[in-house]
Amino acid sequence: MTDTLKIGMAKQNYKYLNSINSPDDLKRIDRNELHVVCDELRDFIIDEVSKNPGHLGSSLGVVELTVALHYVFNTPDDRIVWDVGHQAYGHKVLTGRRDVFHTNRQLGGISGFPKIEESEYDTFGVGHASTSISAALGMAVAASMRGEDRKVVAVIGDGSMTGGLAFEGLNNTSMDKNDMLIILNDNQMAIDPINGGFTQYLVDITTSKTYNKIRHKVYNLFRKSRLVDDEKKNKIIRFNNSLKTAFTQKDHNIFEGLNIRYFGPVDGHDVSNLIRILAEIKEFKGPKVLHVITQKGKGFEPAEKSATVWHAPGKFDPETGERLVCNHNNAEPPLFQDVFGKTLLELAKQNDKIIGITPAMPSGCSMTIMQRRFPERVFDVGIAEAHAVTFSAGLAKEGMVPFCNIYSSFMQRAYDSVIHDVAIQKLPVIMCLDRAGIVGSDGATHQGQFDLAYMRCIPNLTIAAPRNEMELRNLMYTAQLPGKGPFVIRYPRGKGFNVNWHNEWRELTTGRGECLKTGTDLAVITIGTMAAVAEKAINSVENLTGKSIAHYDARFLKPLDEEMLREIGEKFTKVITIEDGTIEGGLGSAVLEFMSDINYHPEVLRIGIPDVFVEHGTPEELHAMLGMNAEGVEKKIMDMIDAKV
Ligand SMILES: Cc1ncc(C[n+]2csc(CCOP(=O)(O)OP(=O)(O)O)c2C)c(N)n1
Repeated sequence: MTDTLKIGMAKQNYKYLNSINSPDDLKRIDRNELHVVCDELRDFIIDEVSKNPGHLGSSLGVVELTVALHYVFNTPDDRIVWDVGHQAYGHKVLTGRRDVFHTNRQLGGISGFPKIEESEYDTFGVGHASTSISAALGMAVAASMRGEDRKVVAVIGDGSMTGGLAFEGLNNTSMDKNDMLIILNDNQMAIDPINGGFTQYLVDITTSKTYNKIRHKVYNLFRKSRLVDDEKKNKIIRFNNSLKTAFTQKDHNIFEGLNIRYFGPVDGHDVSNLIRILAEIKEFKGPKVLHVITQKGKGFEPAEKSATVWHAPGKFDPETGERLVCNHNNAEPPLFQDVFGKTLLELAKQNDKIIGITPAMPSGCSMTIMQRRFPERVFDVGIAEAHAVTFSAGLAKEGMVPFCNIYSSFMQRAYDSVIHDVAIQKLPVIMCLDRAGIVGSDGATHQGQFDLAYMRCIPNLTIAAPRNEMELRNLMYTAQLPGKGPFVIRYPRGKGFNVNWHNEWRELTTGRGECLKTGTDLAVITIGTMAAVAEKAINSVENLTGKSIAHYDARFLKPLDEEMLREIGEKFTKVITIEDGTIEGGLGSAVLEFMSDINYHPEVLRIGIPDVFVEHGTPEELHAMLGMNAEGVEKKIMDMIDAKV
């Protein structure tokens, strides 16, 4: 076993961690002992996440930074604003949540992200990327307007810095009077390795030979002439800063160019040095950036070596580093994301106009499958959803066939791009929304609950949801055929149903649903994978009551299958709609509106996600809680047909 893998000291043996219940407790520890606190914190996170899965690599990478921030700043009065928040486990542990950390991401437990309601130390709720600079700036400006002397720090990763919102924040930061500190946590990774100009810029800034050579020479010269000594080494930061401005490639430093003072790069794993630097620069007036270099997964060898896999690794053995995920064998249903990835590759082989676009989620949506074969035709554009959609629109305008895959909740970032750049211009962009519906333990920020509603009201879109993996494949095939226009395909996280999906391609008629089962007493209309839930519930009700229930798959939310709905309106007085999405504006609303428009008035019960934000838990728990599992649906059908068993 290597040193970095050797973890797992018994919790009761922690020298410091068990007595740290707040940053005040941390501040009482001798500065020279803080490296021990870091070791213990890292050990604690590894131990907990190995049993109760969550985000690992990012939190391990910022252990020293977290300790240093809470040591130097007067939290919670000073505000630390985490970006995304998947790296804030250490922050949670040091701010009074050590003893409940084992409930992380579980139903009723603490959230996997900072959350205002959870702790006064969580200054801003997060989950989506690139918000920290804007939110922190708002706080800094509020403090200054109210005459409050409080420090505000935004902590943002280099991945999250690729998001447009972060740059909007930077632009504004440079204009407004504020003393905000932005910590740029640079580990050269998002979930996958990052490409792009800004990332390359950070590499250049860090490795610029001219700069580093000159810095070294000048530093030695100064030291020899006793103008600096190592004790006061930090004073040289300011000097380095001006040097960096002068010698970094391409004339000058981007932050300095924006009127934001730049410090660094500094080693993000040297806790003492971080403390010295933070203590010094926190008093500087005006906006400033501290560029910190860290390693994702630091201190746990497998995570250091394979940062993408260990971003959120599932359960694992902390001693051996072996992941305890079930290996996917052929008998198991494939993941929807893999059906997407494999189908995309197949289509791309046949049609060289097909391009894959992903905003920083190539592994998450399995676009890596196409990327390996056609790297030049796959674009990971960074955490930039709006750009991903508009870039796709540009490609489509010039005759390419873009498949733009974005998680349902992240697509919220790109709403105007969908309307303004795709739909109004009828550009044939194929927007695949992965992780649609309830996603589970990532909680309220990540549930894909709104897409059906927010897409339905946009003219010119075709919106479809496959009920199984074969339909996903056929919808993808259909969407790339000429003349289809802007096309949305939404599908859930997780596994399919083991249907034989590798069939001959079949074009699915736009706006045509399917009657899956006839019946006389009540009609159930589903969209997407809720068909499977309905099927189970219907079987059970029919077995128990002898009633006859019909089942229709809408398949398309837009255009609606009006012929099918007319038939339902004529035949049935009782209708239930089921969707894995908000009931405010989705399938149920569409059915009700249509029935009203044609003057049919069946009793319609809508099953879906109510008008609330759904917190964390497993998808099974959450669906059960919302009455959206087979038992819940069964009960609602029974109530509606007034069946007594
Ligand atoms: C708007 C948005 N898009 C995508 C994601 C998915 N996501 C979560 S973490 C992450 C990578 C963040 O990279 P970085 O900020 O560098 O942090 P690191 O994990 O490297 O510490 C991504 C893409 C997200 N949370 N929000």
